[in-house]
Amino acid sequence: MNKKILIIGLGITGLSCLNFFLKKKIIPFVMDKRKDRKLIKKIPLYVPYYLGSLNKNWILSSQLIILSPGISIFNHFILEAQKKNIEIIGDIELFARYNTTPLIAVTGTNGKSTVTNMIAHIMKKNNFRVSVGGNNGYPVMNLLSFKRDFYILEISSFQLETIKKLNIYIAIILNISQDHMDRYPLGIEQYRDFKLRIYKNANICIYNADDILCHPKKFYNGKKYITFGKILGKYNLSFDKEQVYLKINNKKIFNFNKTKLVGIHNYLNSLAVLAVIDILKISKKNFFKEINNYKNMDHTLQIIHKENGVIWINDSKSTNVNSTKAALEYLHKKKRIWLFLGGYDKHCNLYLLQKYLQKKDNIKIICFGKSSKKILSIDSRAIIVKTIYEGIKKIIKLIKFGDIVLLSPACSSIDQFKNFKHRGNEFIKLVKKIHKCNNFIKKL
Ligand code: UMA
Ligand code: ADP
Repeated sequence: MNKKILIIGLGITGLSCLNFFLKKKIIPFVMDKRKDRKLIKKIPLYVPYYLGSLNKNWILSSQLIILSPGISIFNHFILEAQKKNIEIIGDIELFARYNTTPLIAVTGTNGKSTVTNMIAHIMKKNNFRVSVGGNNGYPVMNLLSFKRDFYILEISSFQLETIKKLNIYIAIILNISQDHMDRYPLGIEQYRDFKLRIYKNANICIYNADDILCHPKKFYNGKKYITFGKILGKYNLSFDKEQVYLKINNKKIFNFNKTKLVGIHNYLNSLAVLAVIDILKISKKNFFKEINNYKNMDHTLQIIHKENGVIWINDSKSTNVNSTKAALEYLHKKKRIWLFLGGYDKHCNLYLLQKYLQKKDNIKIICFGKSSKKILSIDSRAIIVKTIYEGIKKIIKLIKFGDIVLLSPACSSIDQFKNFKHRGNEFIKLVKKIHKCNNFIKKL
């Protein structure tokens, strides 16, 4: 490749692309708005770099730009480069150009990690060689060195902004609701359009039939479409008193209540997984066996502490309104819920929670971080605090036997933490710390 290549962004994506090119003896230019010694150390001496800001001249004089997902294609320099017909792709498209392994790709506002993990887990148990990469934190370029039967990709809307000809065997959209509105000024339709790009070169499209935003805008002969949903779809649910069943083509075949899955949203996730499992001709018996024992991932409705009849739950991965709704729908029959809400709202409409919260009088809100004032205007009874720790200290004397304390913030963590993992782990640490202190005081 004789083109002048520029990698923009030197996070894990940019660095994985840089390594890929260097292994091919191609030396790209690299750029990052960050400038620190740690970053400079990661760049080999012979690689030309520009750090501290994005350099317009470098951008407009390149021939191929590899854009990291954290930088929008609506960035004004990138728009100028587009006008000059400079090719702009992301790591997913670069990967697609070298990949020969069939792909299963999952997107959606919520449930991507859960579904990619479930698919990978069941496929592995059934002797498929698979690896998972993408938005889950493992850059796709690093997958190329593994010989596998399938790669399973978790793909975000940011990553879908820069795909061109990504060929996918099975593409899945789980659900679409408000998220990342700071990146999509034209609103949810714009966000949706990027998500729908996953269907473009897919052989089989699986989507949530209840969620109109997931429906393809056009249906093509030669592609296969498979649906799932709570009500609609080939794979759906049947509610009978307290029991929830899996139905295929209107036939009840499995009782979800006997599994370890938490919440209707996870039953729905497993329907999307089953659609994949059926395509791969893995037996339903084997699917049920694995689903029966599947445990939710850390930071998603993770029980972290039980003491004096109070259950503490970490759902730090809930970074939008719909994932918090899913958590509350799962827990709503329990007695009283102390809900920690807050962080950076990504310009999303937190008022969407208001209608939902008004119906429930057993939810007490503690709001923290950048969005706390907005949350207070949704529920004037909310307790406002600066930090999660301050919140825990405030409620520890108020909580009673049978209560639940839930961190499901509906916002991103970046105003106060490195990421959702950092926020969740801090919450766990603080909960343990406060109980240790209390027990120590009791012993005195
Ligand atoms: N940077 C600039 N200019 C900018 C913005 C960023 O130079 O305007 C630089 C930063 O200084 C930094 C680098 O770009 O050095 C970071 O690049 P990046 O933000 O693209 O992050 P990566 O480390 O490459 O991680 C990305 C995804 N990050 C984002 O989409 C923001 C990771 O998803 C993903 O796991 C990783 O690639 C591997 O594929 C994270 C995420 O938050 C977890 N995703 C969003 C979400 O899940 O909601 C979509
Ligand atoms: P993603 O990778 O898309 O962020 P995760 O599976 O990591 O999704 O889950 C993120 C959050 O969304 C968690 O709080 C989880 O409980 C919730 N969640 C998972 N699946 C769904 C779904 N289908 N609908 C709504 N919320 C969901």
